[in-house]
This record gives sequence, structure tokens and C-alpha cells, in this order.
Amino acid sequence: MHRFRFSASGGPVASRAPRLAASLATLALLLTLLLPAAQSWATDRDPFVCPWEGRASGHVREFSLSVGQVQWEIAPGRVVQTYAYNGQIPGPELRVAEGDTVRVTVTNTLSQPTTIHWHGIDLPVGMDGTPDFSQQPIAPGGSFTYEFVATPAGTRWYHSHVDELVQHGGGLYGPLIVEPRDAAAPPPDREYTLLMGELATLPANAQGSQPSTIRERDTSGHAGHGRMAALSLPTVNGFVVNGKAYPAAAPLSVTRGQRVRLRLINAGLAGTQKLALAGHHFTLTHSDGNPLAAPVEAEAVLLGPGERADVEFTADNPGRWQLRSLTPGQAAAGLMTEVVYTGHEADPVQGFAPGAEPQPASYRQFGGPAHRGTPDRTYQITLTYSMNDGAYTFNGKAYPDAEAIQAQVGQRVRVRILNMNLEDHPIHLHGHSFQVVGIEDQPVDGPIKDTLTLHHGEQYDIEFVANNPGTWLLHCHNVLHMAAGMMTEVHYQ
Ligand SMILES: [Cu+2]
Repeated sequence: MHRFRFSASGGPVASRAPRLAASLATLALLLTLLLPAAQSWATDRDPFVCPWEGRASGHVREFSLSVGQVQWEIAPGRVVQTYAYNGQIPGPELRVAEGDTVRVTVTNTLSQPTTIHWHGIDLPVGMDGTPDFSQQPIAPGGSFTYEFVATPAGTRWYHSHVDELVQHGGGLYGPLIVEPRDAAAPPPDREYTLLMGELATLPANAQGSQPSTIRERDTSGHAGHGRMAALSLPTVNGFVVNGKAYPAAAPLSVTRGQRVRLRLINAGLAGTQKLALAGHHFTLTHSDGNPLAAPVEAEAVLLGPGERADVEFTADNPGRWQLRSLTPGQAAAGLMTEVVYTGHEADPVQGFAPGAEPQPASYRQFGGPAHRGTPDRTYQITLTYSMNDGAYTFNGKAYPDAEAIQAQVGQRVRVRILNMNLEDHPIHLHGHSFQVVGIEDQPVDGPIKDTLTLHHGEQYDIEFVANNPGTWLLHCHNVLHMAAGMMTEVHYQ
């Protein structure tokens, strides 16, 4: 039995403007090693069986993605030089049925290597898109064909896992929707998929060149970006919703009486989004694509980078309404669109009343399958920031020095995670979904997730089954934190 102790160096060390002392070389190395992925675990499945084996339906769906540079108009008159799949941000929505064999040929026209990570899909480690761990990066001019069985069903997504600040941050991401084989509820009348986040772009004169001398001028208002000033980083051009900053983002049309589903994906780099629709409340049905035991009524949802929420609302309040982030600074930087009822296109747009503070759903309200069994191994990870070297750490150690999680096939692994840092940390596990089984020392039958956002002072117990052999990453999906060390490996063969 392997046990960690709590890091004694914990303590709520944090700074609103921490120094990032990691060298650029280290940063570049770390960036090539990051990536999220996960799998979720339907309640009808044996969690000890490899999640993708034997799941294929026999149907093959083929797609092509070309990775290239693009001149992208974020809003009228605001054209940036950046990256895109098939010339569009986000990349095309890949919509398949659970069990389909998905074959995606990726052609790299960039002058840098790239990979694609399939976030939330249970797949063999060789298809995970983690450069050097699971595959050699796709060289400039090269191509690679990813093939995997689409499982589990739900709102998944894909993004580059090479030089993430520049490539993922620049627009190399898109939605992957896996429709369930047996839907639990009738489909909604209307459905929209929204990928939202900071868009980090290259300067116009960097076309076709390795981005190397790019400065961050952050407009997003999220905490902790000051440390980026010392680094060579892309410019963050505010926030986009499906590639466009408000008011350029396409409004969502609805008709009175419709039941509308929104698949909300935080595809951004760093900021936790608090999303709400004026004049309506949400019914939250899925977290990270996985069905909750019971829907949760909420005025808002919180999403850390990498997280997803499926929400529904009833179109019963005709007008033209703001759908936006309430995290300070984000809507002003572009993270907003509108829900517009048929016949109300010319109405004035309505927002939230002054002083209104829509309450987001809490993980405490999220139910999952009944938790069974006891862990074979238990680890404890304290999330901290080190003032000494600017590192974001697991138990005081930055990757690659952080202690790896070791397991044997078939073991149930529990990890207690405590956030002693002031910032949010969306912790993501590749290749597996996990269940939230404890909140602040209290056992719970919590949700199945692949990305869990811990706010300051929070503690969660998560558990996964080692049923997908390989070397995987466990890391913070805030790309800045990951780059500054908040990552470790999970291995077993
Ligand atoms: Cu973090």
C-alpha cells in the first residue's frame, strides 16, 4: 500500500501576481507534455473492464482535419493571425454515435509539430495525443490518423496538445459530440454547442514563423496572469464564443415553448467561467458529458478550463437575453452572446438586474452512481504555489519531480486533492474518468467527471479504476499552471 503524506509546505501561499521562474526551455518542454483526456463510466458498465474494448458498433466514421494558420476575424475589424482546424474556430463539430469507430486523419500544414487530444474519450493510450508519451508529434507537413471507438457518450472535445498556450490558445480546438446509444430522455427541440475561452493570438508579422517573441497583454481579468509578463507568450485577445467576441458571436435563436439544450465547453486557457442566461434558469443534466443522477436546477454554472456542462432551459420568457459569463471581466472581454426569440430580434437586449448574483450549481448537488468498493491505493495531493521558484506544484513538487501515481491493472485508486492555493485548479486525468467520492471528509456518491475544479481551500476525494493500461497525465487544465509544473504521471501496464 502506497501512501502519501500531506505536504508540510502547504499553507495558503499564493499571489495575485506570482513570479514564474521556470525557464522558457523548461516551459517549452512542459508544454509538449501536457494534455487532458478522460473517459467516463456509464452506470451500466463494469468499471473494471477496459472502457473501450468490445464497444465498437461496426460503423466507421471518417473525418479529415487540416491544421493551419488562418486570418481570423474575432469581431468586425479585428482580424488576427492565428491557428485553426479546417480554417475555422472552433474546428468542425464531429458528431458520432456511441460505439462508432472514429477515424480522423490530421494533416499538419504548420511549421511546428502538433497533436490532437480527444478530451473525455476513453481510448487506447496510443491515440491520446500526448506528445512523446503516446505518440511522436505530427511533424510539419506530416499526417497521422487517429482511430478510436466513440465511448462514452456525451459532450467531449478535442484540442492540440503541443505548445498549448499558442496552439490550443490560438484556436486549435473543437467539439466532439457522442450521441448515446440509448438516450435516457427525448431529444430537446433545439440544441447548441458553445466553446468559450480566451483566444491567444500571434502578431500579424508572425505568419508562418515559430512564435517566439510574443508578449502577453492580458485583457481577461482572471487572476494570476501577471506572471506571464516575463514570458514569451501569445497575446490574449479577450474571450470568444464559438470563435467570435461579443457582439459578433452568433445569437442563439429559439422559439417560445421550445426546450433548448446548451452544450457548454470551457475551451479556454485559464479563467473559470460562471455562465448564466438572463431571464431564465438552467437545468443541469450532465457534467463533463456524463449524466447526473438527477438534474440540478441552477441560476448559473461554473466551468473551469476543460470542463463541460449540458444545461437545458425552457423558452418561456420571450425577448432578447444575455447569455454570458459573470466572472468579472470576462463578458466585457467578449464572453457573451444572446438568446433571441423568434419575433423579438429587434427588442433591446436584456441583462441581469444590477446587484443580481445568480448562484451557480455546486458539486455538492451533483449526484452519480452509488459508490462501491474500497480503494486499493490512496494518494494525497496538495495543490500549492511556490513563491521561491514560481512553480505550481503537487505536494510542493513541480513536474517532472512530482511523485507519480503507480497502480496495477484492476486496482481502484483514490486520490485526495486539497487546494491550498488561492487560485482555481481544474484537475484533469487522462485516459480515465473518475468518480467524486468525498467532499471535505464526507463520503458522497458524486458525479463521474474527467476535470474537477477546486477552489481555494476545497478538498475532494476522487477515485478511478486502473482499467486502461499506459502512462497518463494528471494535471491542472489551466495551461499556465500546467506549464509551471502542476502535473504528474499515472502509470501501470
Ligand atoms: Cu491550476
